This record gives sequence, structure tokens and C-alpha cells, in this order.
Amino acid sequence: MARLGLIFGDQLNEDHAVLQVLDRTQDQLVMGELAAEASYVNHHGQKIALIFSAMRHVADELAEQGWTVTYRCFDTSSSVQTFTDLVEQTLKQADFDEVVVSWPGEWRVLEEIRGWEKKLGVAVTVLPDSRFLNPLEEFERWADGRKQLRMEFFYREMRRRTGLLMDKDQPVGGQWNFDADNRKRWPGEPQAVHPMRFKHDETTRKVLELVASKLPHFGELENFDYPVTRTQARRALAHFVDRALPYFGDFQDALPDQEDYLFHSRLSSSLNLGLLTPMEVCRAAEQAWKEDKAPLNAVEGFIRQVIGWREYIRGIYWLKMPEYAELNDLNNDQPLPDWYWSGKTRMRCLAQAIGATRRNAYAHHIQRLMVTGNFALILGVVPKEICEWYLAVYADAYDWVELPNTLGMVMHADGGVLASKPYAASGKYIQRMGDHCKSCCYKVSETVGEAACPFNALYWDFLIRHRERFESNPRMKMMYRNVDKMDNDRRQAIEARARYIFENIEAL
Ligand code: FAD
Ligand code: DLZ
Repeated sequence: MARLGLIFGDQLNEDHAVLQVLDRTQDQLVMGELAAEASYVNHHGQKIALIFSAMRHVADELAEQGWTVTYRCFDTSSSVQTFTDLVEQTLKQADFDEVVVSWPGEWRVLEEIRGWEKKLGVAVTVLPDSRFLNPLEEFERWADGRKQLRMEFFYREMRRRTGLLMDKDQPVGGQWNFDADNRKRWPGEPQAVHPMRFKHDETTRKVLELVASKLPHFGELENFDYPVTRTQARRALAHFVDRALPYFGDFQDALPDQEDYLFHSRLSSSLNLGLLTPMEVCRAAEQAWKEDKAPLNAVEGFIRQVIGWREYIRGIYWLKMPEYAELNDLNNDQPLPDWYWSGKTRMRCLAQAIGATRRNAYAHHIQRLMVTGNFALILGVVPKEICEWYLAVYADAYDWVELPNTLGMVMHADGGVLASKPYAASGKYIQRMGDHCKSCCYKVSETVGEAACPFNALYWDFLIRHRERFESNPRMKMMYRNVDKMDNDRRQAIEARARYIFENIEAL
């Protein structure tokens, strides 16, 4: 009897485990654009269009390669709304004795799959997800017995294992990490590099029309220019390596007011869909260094994000779920301000980050971490609300990567599993790393009073509120020394300004 392979919309990799195991001459594949997947959060329209267009392209390619593919286009009137419906319907159409999938990107989907044997009376096999370099069992082995799961140590093992930027068993350049060189403010040159733009083909035009007319969504569709095929994603990679990678390191943390991408790659959406593999991306970067086309601090910084952070974040997700999603270690209780969706706030850095998010389904890492993330942290937003926002608004967002980044790295809601201290910062940090503050109606030099930058009072108030939790943290000693230098009047004025901000948050 035949087997049925279900290909999830974010697993479009050529080396998909199901394609390795199934036999195209007798087994079949199914893919579907599903209402439940398109609406479990208020996704950005460009994210839905990207996934649907890439899925349609891959389904066509698989059919050309001789696979029998059942592809269901989005249809609200259909009774097939979920992955379970899709499998159930397909099982009715032919005799299959087994359903085969690859490990999904979200816990809720794994739970759904786990129900199929009982509900649908069919054998189910879950194969490993080959979009990643590090098998989940390896991560568990690495984590086992360690007191602290620090990314840096995991990263070194990944360097050794992949051989990237290694000279025998030593890191090239004599250092594992060149982060200290990567914190420059961008002075306006060299010129920023826009990621390669792709024109809409017929498939993309159709899905953009579909999303515009049939799918409620967040954000704007006009700017859609993402790569939707492997060929396009490889061109985007080559463009990044040639033009932006040489400056990626130096300006990795910069926050320019007018540049949406600066020298960031925008490759996350292609990597997370499986249009690019982590190894091809890293090899391309390493090659640029070998050919003297990009400096080591840039190449090491970039490779660390891909084989370090990306793999580590995924490992943490599967190690800690499902309890992880429920954590709220700082007992936050503030709702997410409505303007996170509209972008209508007078705080320039936030308006620019959210504006870019609405236009492009993208904001670069420092905007996500130090602007929208930092503000939610010091305001004390309920983790579930801010996590749902990040999961919805970015083209690269899936639970496995969004959740640990938001709940752990940004909100410190996991009690420090992921980060040894919260990334809380005042307006001064944002001023130091860029030029938003120059065009802001709030004064970054002031902490109290109506015109003061709201980040400032919230930052100090955050430290005061969570003193018990953080004062003994060796990495925060200096911060608390500064809190202690304040006299009572100053402290009360800051707390009063913070209270005002909490009460008038929607009007900021
Ligand atoms: P670049 O700056 O060019 O970096 C290169 C690559 O490194 C990225 O494409 C990505 O694959 C990888 N990378 C870098 N940092 C991380 C990280 N912390 N975690 C995982 N991979 C990383 N990334 C996502 O892919 N999806 C998300 O939903 C997501 N949500 C985030 C939420 C928050 C609150 C924060 C702080 C970060 C989040 N990130 C997420 C990580 C990071 O911000 C994005 O990967 C990056 O901004 C994507 O843009 P880029 O491709 O231009 O990255
Ligand atoms: C995010 C998403 C969206 C918006 N739509 C679909 C879809 O219609 N069909 C599909 O197979 N996948 C979609 N996805 C990605 C899924 O949420 C993803 O496949 C799961 O997280 C499992 O990896």
C-alpha cells in the first residue's frame, strides 16, 4: 500500500526527510493552504503571501519531478481547514497505510499530529526536520547536566562540528567571537544595501490578490518583494554576501532612522521556509572571507547568528516546551499598547520600527530587541500578548524561533534560561546607536516631565520594581549602584513619571 507524505508550508527544503524516505513511483504528497494556519494569529499579509507563493512553486517543482501532489488552494468555504482535516480528506481518496511528516516548527502542530493515529486510525511517522544542522537529541545531550545553557558554548561546539572558520581545532583569527568589534554607530556611509528585490510572477500576483481580498491580515502588501523560490533565495544570498556582508559586523547593532535593512541579510524568511540551508548560507559567507571580500568580524558575526543563535534558539524551544510558553517570571500584567499594531505613537524609534514592520513584515534584530522588545520589557507587558505580536507581524516568524527570542531573550520571562540579564535599556542606548532621537518629540536627555523620553523613566522604574530579583546579578551591579545614587525626590519623580506613562500609554 502507499504512504502519504504531508509537507508543511514552512518545510520547503529540497532535502526534506519525507522526500528521502517516500518513493515517488508509488507514494503521494499533500500540501494545503489552510484557514486554521492562516488565522491562528493575525499574520502579516506578506507572511501569508510568501508562504502560499513559495508552497505553490515547490508543489509545481515536485510534480515536475514525478511526485503525485495533491495541493489544496485556500478556500474559506471548504470543510478542510486544519492539517487534520487535510490528512483525513486525503486518506478518504485512496488507500494509504501510513502518514509521514517531518518534525513541525510548532508545538501545537506536533500535538495535532500526535492525535492522528487515534482519530484517523492510521500509522503516523514523524521524521527529523532537516532544515537544521543540530538534531534535537544532540541539543538535549549538550544541555544535559549543565547549570547554564549559554549560547556561546553551544556555538563553539557548532563551530567545531561544522568546521566553519576553524583552523584544525582552533578558531581562525585566534578568537571565537568578534562581537566587541561589532557595535558601531552608522555614520551614513558606506551606503546601506537593500536586500535583492523580486518582481511578482503570476503565482505571487495571484496569492497577493487572494490575501488582499479573502484573508484578514496585519500590515501592508504593496512592498512585497521577498524571494519565493530557491533560485531567487540563492540570488538574494549572493547579493547579500557581495554587497552587505562586508559591513554586517561593524554596523550590526546600529539603529539608523531612515534605513529599514542597513546591512542585515533579510535571509531569515528564506532559511525558515527551507529555501536556503544554514550550511549553504554559512559556506557562502566563509568563502567571502577566504577570498578577502569580507572581514572576519563580519563573517564570524554572521555565521554565529546562523549556526549559533538560530540552532540554539530552536534547541531551547523543544527542550522547554510546552511549559515554556506559559512562563511569566516577572509577573507582568500590562496589556500590549494598541499602537504596536497601528504604529501611531510619537516615540520616533518605536514608530519607525513598527512602520517598517507594517511596510515590510521585517524589522532588523536590534529594532526587535532594543526598541519594540525593550519597551515591552520595561513596560511589563504580559508575555503572551507580546509573543503573539511578534509571531504575527514578521515574515520569518514561527513559534520555534519567535517564542524563545521574545519570551526568553527580550522579556526575561523564563527566569534567565536564555539570557543572563534582561536587555533593559534607557533612551540613551537608542541615542548612542542611531539618530532616531534627533527627530523625536520627546527629549532623550530628560527623564521626568512631560517632554521626557518615556524609555528613561520606565527603565529606572523597571530596575526599582524588580530590585529583589536582579540586584544580586553580578552583571547588574553597576545599574543598581546608579539607582542608589538617586536621592529620594529624584526617585519619587521617576516613579511618578512612570505611573503617568502606565496610565496614559495609548496617548504616547
Ligand atoms: P541577520 O541580521 O542578517 O542575521 C542572519 C541570520 O541569523 C538571520 O537570517 C537568522 O536566520 C539568524 N539569526 C540571527 N539572530 C537570531 C536569533 N536571535 N534567533 C534565531 N536566528 C537568528 N528570527 C526569526 O527568524 N524569526 C522570528 O520570529 C524572530 N523573532 C524574534 C523576536 C525577537 C523579540 C527578537 C529579539 C529576535 C527575533 N528573531 C527572529 C531573531 C532575529 O531578530 C531575526 O532572525 C533577524 O532579525 C532576521 O533578519 P535578517 O535575516 O536580516 O538577520
Ligand atoms: C504560517 C503558515 C501559514 C500562514 N499558512 C500555512 C498553510 O496554509 N499551510 C501550511 O502547511 N503551513 C502554513 N503555515 C506554516 C505552518 O504554520 C507550519 O507549517 C507549522 O508551523 C508546522 O511547521
